[in-house]
Amino acid sequence: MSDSPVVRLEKDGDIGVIIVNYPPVNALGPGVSEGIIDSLNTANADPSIKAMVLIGDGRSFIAGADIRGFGTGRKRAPIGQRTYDVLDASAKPVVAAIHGFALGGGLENAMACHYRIAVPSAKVGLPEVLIGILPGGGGTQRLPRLVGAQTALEMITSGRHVPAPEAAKLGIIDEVLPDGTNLRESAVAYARKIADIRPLPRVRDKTVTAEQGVFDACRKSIARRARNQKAPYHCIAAVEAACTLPFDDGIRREAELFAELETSDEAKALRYAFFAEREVAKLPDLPTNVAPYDFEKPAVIGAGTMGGGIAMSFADFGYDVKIMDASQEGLDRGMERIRNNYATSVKRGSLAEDEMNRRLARIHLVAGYDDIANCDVVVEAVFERMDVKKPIFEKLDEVMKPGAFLFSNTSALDMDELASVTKRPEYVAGTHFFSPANVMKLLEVVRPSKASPETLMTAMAMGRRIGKISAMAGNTDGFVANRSRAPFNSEMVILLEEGCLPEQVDQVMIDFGYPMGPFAVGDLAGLDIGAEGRKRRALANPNYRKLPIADKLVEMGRFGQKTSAGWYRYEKGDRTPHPDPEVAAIIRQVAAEMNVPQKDFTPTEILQRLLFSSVNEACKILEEGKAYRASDVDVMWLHGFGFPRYRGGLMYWADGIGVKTVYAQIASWHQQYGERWAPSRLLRALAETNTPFREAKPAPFA
Ligand code: T1G
Repeated sequence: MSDSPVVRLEKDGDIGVIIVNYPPVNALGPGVSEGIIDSLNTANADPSIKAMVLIGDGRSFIAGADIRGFGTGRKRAPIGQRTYDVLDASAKPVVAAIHGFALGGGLENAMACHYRIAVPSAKVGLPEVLIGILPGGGGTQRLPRLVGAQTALEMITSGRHVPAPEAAKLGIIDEVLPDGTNLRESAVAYARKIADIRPLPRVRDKTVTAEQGVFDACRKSIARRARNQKAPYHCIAAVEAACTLPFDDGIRREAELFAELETSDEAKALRYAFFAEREVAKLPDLPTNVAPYDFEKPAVIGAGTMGGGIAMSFADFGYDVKIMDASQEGLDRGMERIRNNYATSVKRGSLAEDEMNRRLARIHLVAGYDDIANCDVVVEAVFERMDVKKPIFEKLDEVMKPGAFLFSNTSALDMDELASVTKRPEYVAGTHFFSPANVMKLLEVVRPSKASPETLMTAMAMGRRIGKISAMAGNTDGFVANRSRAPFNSEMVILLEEGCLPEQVDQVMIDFGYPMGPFAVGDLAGLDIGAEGRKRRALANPNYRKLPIADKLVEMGRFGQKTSAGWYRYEKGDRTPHPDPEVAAIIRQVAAEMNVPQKDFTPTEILQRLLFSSVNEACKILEEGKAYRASDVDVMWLHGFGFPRYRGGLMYWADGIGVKTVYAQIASWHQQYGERWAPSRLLRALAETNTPFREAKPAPFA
């Protein structure tokens, strides 16, 4: 039997079972492809074996190529000698037996097999575009031959995971096994059943054609999502080759297109983001022998926009959740908003009506604290004022069962102060959701000084269990995401004092890759909200840099979209921002009153004034021990502020410019503008040693 540590061949009677064992997800790491090839050759040479099964040990089939191997110059087998080719050439049939995930190279291997069966919970897909490349193992040639060009284009340019039942309907999976059957036994029986069928059904022998318009329409449909990325368009070109070239020519075309992407900047950045999102879950200074509490009964206090969104997040992931509010009217309004949110998703086709009803049935309105006393996790999401939150935490402390976790959705208030009003500060933490809470993936877990490791891990795990990406933040004003964003929000207005216009700044950020410009985002969020925060900061810090232009708009009642006028003006019922000459006049008038010298700006200077100010603040956060890693800041910017993913994240992007260059520019603006541009100590130290932000050693968590 061919037996390598990562692949082994076993025999179940006359069926050879090839088992991949490369934890945790059976990626095609070193030796895996070679092991599969050896096993196939051994089994084909063994007259007692009539057919084979390819199956994964552990939790999954094959989750794809080993992403860590990209860009390392690792040698790959040439076309004709890869697993896909050996499977194609196999004289005996091979059945792919899928559980967990068959993604990327995993699905490509399965499609090079002759048959594919799966358990109902399995998922298949070609997510390569999400890491800036394309399916390079024949996926762009075989998938269209199984499902047609249109569906293949949708799957490959979206990278989505397709549940096994849908994959069977599409023609990818031959049979979905009944729930609870033993996959290996079923696969062996299936192999025995088809062992003598000839000719072998090879996907490469099928053909696929498509109208030219299909590809042009796809290019148009992805333009908004793809922005400046190459990979989505290369995916389309590869599928087009499947419809216009003989199979082997299509494979060669796919390889050419793949080679243009693997070492591209966007692929490197997207791979970085992929691993940063996994690194963020690691809490290096907490004991490894403490597990998160397996909560089952969440509750939410406050049925406003945030509370409703948080309740939806729990319901979306199968939790029965109780929600309470100060008044029945508040509850009813909140429930109405939740119904409308779900109804919008159903109308858009992104949610089935029966699923909406299942989720709505999981949201239980309750009248008072006694109704939630037996819950094990409660998230407070009421008005952002300490004098409103403290009495609620005192009451929760009184009524909640011992061991219940008390979380607050506050976006900036002092979590130590809030924990101090309870007799269980070790059970208190911040769980800061981003609006809209049922959509945005970022959950900032804020760490008060007395929170226990179990509490912190439970908060982090709670986020992951409701589809969020949880990131740990220290208890500092604005925590990590909003605090690192605050200088950006100031700098963009200060640029107006010096001669910029909102539409000019917004265009620079849209060209950089943001879906919306920051002024348009401000109008969406409401300029009055920002004004509240500025007032609080000005009271707390006499040196706080005021923003008279922004204050003036708020004084005039220009709150943004909700008043049809903010930085932009809006036509009734239309969200399109229109530059407003009245705002330009206000900007000019305030700048004149402030006697600010006017100048022209290049797009680069606008971009760097905004982003470098946040890079500097992120360095202060790291040196104060309020975040674990620079890559955690990146995860927050990707999932909290829509930073373009194909640029990796704020700190990753800054590393692309170089820490010395960033430092020199900030030091120069420090001379020109004073204290607000004073370089952080960590930034200076990194520049002196030319150490990338990604390798910064932050202070221990404080
Ligand atoms: N390569 C290397 N490591 C991987 C990996 C991969 N493909 N997938 C996961 N890991 C690591 C991950 O970093 C984490 O490590 C651990 O496994 C658990 O992952 C030729 C070129 C499979 C859906 O893009 O989508 O095939 O943090 O926390 O939430 O055409 O992992 O524990 O050290 O995400 O259960 C295409 C990527 C590759 C799949 C499981 N395949 N992976 O999610 O666990 S390119 C992908 C995922 C390719 C071919 C092309 C998810 C998952 P650590 P996890 P999970």
